[in-house]
Amino acid sequence: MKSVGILGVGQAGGNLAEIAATMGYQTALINTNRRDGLVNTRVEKKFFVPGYNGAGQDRSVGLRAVHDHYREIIDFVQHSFKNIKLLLVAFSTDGGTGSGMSPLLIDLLLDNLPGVNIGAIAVVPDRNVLAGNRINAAQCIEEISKIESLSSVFLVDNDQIRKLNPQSSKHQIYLYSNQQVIKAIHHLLQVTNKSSFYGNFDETDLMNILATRGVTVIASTAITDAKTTADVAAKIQASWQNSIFCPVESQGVIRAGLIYEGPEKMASLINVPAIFEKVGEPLELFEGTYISEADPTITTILAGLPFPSRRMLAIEEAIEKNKLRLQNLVKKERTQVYESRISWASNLKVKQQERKPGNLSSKLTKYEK
Ligand SMILES: Nc1nc2c(ncn2[C@@H]2O[C@H](COP(=O)(O)OP(=O)(O)OP(=O)(O)O)[C@@H](O)[C@H]2O)c(=O)[nH]1
Ligand SMILES: [Mg+2]
Repeated sequence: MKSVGILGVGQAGGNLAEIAATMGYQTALINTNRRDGLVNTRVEKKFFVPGYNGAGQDRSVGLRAVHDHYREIIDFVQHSFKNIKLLLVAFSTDGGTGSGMSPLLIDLLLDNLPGVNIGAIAVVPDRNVLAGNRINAAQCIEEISKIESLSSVFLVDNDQIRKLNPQSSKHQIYLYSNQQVIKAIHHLLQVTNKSSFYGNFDETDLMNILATRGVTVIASTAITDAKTTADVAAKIQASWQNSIFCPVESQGVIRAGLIYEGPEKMASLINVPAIFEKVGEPLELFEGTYISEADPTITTILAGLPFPSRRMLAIEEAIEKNKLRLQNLVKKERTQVYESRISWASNLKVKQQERKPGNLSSKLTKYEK
């Protein structure tokens, strides 16, 4: 049985749980919209909040759904996962259901799932989303960042794929990033099952890293054509910029993992101080070396990073730049009316003729010849 469970909330969350289910993880989903959740056929355990039909990108609706039904929801989660060490709650930050429900839900689960670490897989929207989504994302990420005792937060950045494939459809971007995220987590768990003469990266190491509070990034890179320790360090640092997660912006890694898979001779090019020069040396590093004839690959996990303020600025600045226009739009919604130029013409309209009751004898006399 795998020790990580995935709980999807909202549409994006359900889609992430679906991929995890196909890879054999314990999964469950929660939605305010039955039709959205039913498409994720591989996820067996589903909870649809009664009395709701989607949140229509309104976070307050998602929040109310948890507020009004938290007992049933907590009970559902407790019964959906058995013997896990880490529960990752997956959701998008810019819709209504996942974004509105997840912060409070996570906070409640922290008190109701004893012995289980709780982390988040939070999807950050790509560059093409509009003001309403940006506002949701900023609010949601702020709330998530304030939760005490929360483990790793994975910020899945839809813009990372959008940047590389500007012409891709939304559907292609979503599917690809969902697959990459789950694969990245899956790869780490697979490594913990391997044994090595040279240094094992075991499940306890992984859980130690993932239990760290803050933002976590997983990145892999082939180092096939590297010749020096500097080449290897540069490749690893580039992988932190090009992963599926928000690019690493600043110093402050707390715990990290470094896994080497490949031929023995390339392993000597790994130089820890050079690798961590830009992000600062972590408090603890867990290493694993797995010698094989496969292409030499290095996977790193950086945990405890601060929330990416430059990436958040890219989301928020479109709102700041358009502050007046957006405020006017909202004002207009409340006040706008249409004034017709031809309101004077309404009395041109033919009124139905009035029928006055006549006098019988006068009518009879009128027609007399
Ligand atoms: N990576 C990824 N992003 C997704 C996926 N589906 C939706 N998104 C992102 O999530 C946003 C929409 O949020 P949804 O998850 O559909 O919203 P929801 O939580 O169901 O909330 P409501 O639909 O408002 O009730 C989009 O703007 C995308 O940023 C997905 O499968 N994968
Ligand atoms: Mg939805």
